[in-house]
Amino acid sequence: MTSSSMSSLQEPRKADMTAWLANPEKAPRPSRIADAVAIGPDGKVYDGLINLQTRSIVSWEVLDGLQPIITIEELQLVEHIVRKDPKVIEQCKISGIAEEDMDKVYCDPWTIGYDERYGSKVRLQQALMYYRPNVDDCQYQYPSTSAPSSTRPLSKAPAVNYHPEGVEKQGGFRKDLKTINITQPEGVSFKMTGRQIEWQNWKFHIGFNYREGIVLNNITFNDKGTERPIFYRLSLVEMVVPYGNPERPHQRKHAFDLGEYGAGYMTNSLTIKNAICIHEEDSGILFKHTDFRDDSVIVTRARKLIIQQIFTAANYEYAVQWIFHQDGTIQPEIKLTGILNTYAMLPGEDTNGWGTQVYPGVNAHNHQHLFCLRIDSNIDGANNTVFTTDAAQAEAPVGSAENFYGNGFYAKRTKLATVGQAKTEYDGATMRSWDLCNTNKLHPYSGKPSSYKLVSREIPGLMPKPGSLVWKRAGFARHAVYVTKYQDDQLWPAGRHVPQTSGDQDLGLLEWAANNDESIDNTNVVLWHTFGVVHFPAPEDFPVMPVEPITLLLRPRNFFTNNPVMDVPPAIASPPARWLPTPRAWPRARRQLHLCRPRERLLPG
Ligand code: ABN
Ligand code: CU
Repeated sequence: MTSSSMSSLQEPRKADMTAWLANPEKAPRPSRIADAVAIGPDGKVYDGLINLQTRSIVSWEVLDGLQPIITIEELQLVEHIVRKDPKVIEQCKISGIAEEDMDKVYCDPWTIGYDERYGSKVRLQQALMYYRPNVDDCQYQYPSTSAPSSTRPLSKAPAVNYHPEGVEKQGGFRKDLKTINITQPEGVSFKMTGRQIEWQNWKFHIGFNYREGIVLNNITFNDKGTERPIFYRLSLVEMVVPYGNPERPHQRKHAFDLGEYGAGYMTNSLTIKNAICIHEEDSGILFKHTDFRDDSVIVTRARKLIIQQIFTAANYEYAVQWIFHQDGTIQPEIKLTGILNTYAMLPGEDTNGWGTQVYPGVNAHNHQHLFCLRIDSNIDGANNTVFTTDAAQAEAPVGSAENFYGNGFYAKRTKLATVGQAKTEYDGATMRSWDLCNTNKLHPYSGKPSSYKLVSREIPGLMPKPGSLVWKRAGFARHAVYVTKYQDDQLWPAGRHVPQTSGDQDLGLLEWAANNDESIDNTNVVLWHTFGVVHFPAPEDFPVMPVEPITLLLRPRNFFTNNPVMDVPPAIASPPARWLPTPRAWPRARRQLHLCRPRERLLPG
C-alpha cells in the first residue's frame, strides 16, 4: 500500500461568495479552504479542510469503510503488480502467452464496483487483461480473459491499427483533402482577465478541479448595458458507464468516471497543464431571410466560443465542450471517441445478445454512458422555479365549440413545486423541456417568466434494473431530472467517496432529494440532469470510434426583449444601398459584407 493524497479548493460558501461578488470592495473575501483527502501508508483514509489564509486545520477526520477516488499512481501500480503475479502468469499460459512474453501483457485497472466478498474496507481494483504482440498494436484487439472460469485463447487475427503505419498497410491515407485555412488575423474576440472571460456579451469564470474538470461560475449576459445573471455554477458532476453483460465477471464493469477516477485527473495532459482549450469557431448561419418578392436578403453568420477539455478514461475519450452562442444559448456537448472496451470470444461463440463481434475474436459488450449535469440556476436572480413544458393537444374534442376543427395544441406548463414532483422523465412525443424560470420577472410582451429552457433529447433510462447494484449506486440516473434546493457542499450526486459503495445507503442526490414534500418553488434551485447514450457496439466503432456527439441546449426564452443578435454585422446584405445609407459610419461591418446585387429571379413570373 502506498500513501496518496488529492486536494482541491472547497467550493466557497455561496452566501459569502454572492455577498463578495455584489460588493467586492466592502464585503469580506470568501475564505480559501483546501479540501484534502489522504490515504496514509497504513491504508487509513483521512478527510480534511485546511484554511489556506490562516494556515489552520478546520477539520480532520479518519474515515471508516470509505474509499476515495483512485489516483493515477494507483492505476499505474496495478499493471506492475499483475504482471508479476504467479496466478496471472499461469492463467496467461493457458491463454497461449509464454512467461517470457509477460511484458506484452497489459491491464486496464478498473474500480471493482462493489464485491460483497470484500466490502469497502479493503481498497480494490479489478484488472481487465489484454495482450499486445507488438508495442504499436491496439491492445483492445487482443483481449484476454480475466477470469479463470472462462478461459479463451488469444485471438490470432492480424492487427488492425489506426496509426499511420497501420493505415499505410490498409491502403494508405486518402489524397483528396485540400488544405483549409482558418485564421483570425485580428486576434481572438474574447478577453481573459485572470480566470474570467468576456466574449460577445457573455462574462463568466472558468475553474477546473480534479473531479469535475471544467467548472463555469457566475455566468452573466450583458443585455444592452445590464449585466443579467443566468447561472451561478455549471459543471458535469458525475457519469456512470454500466455494461450490460450479466455473465460473471462482467457485472462488475460499471465505472463512475468522475467520482471514481476524476474528469480533471484524466484530462490530457495528465499533469493538468493547459488542460482547457478556449477558441472561437464559425458556426454557420445565425439568421437569414430572403424576401421572395424582390430577392432582398440578409445572411448573418454565427460565431461560437468553445471552452473544451478532453479526458481519457483508459480506453474511452470524452471531449467536453461548453459552447457559448451569441444569441444567449449555452450548448454543453460531449463527444465520445477512443476505443471500445473489449472481451475475448471464441470463433462462432454466441454473444447471447450482450455484445457484438466487432473484429474476429473481439466481443464489445453493450453499455451506456450516462452523464450528470448540475445546473445551479440564477436566472435574473437566485429565486427560480422549474416547470416542464410539453406540447399538448387541446383537451376539447373535435366538433366541440372550443376545438371544432380539432387542430388546437398548446405548450402545457407544469410547475415542479416540490422535490417529489420534480423527479421527471423525458418524453420525446411531447418534446418535453425543463424551464428554469424567474416567476418574479415577466416578459413585457409575452407575459411569461424570464427563463432558460433545457433542451435535451438523448435521455435513455438506466438499463440496469431497479434493485440492481448499479441502480442502487447510481441513484442520480433513475430520473432524467431531479431538482433540489441549494445547499452548500451538495455537489457529488453519487456521494463524496464513490469507489466501492454498496448502494445500500442512499448517498448524494438520493439523500438530498429524499424529502419529496420539500418546496422548490421560487427559491435557489439546483437542477440535476442525467443524459447520454446506450451504446450497442458495431464494427464501424473499431479499432477507434469516429466521434459520436451528444448535445444539450440551454436556451433563453422570454428572457430578451427580442432577437438579441440583430446587431451582429451581416455577411450578406442585399441590396446594400437600401440598408447601408452611411456605409462609412460602419467600416467594420462593411469589411465583412459581401455587397451583392439582387439575384435574377428564379421563380417564373
Ligand atoms: N473507464 C474506466 C476507467 C477509467 C480510467 C482508468 C481506468 C478505467
Ligand atoms: Cu460507448
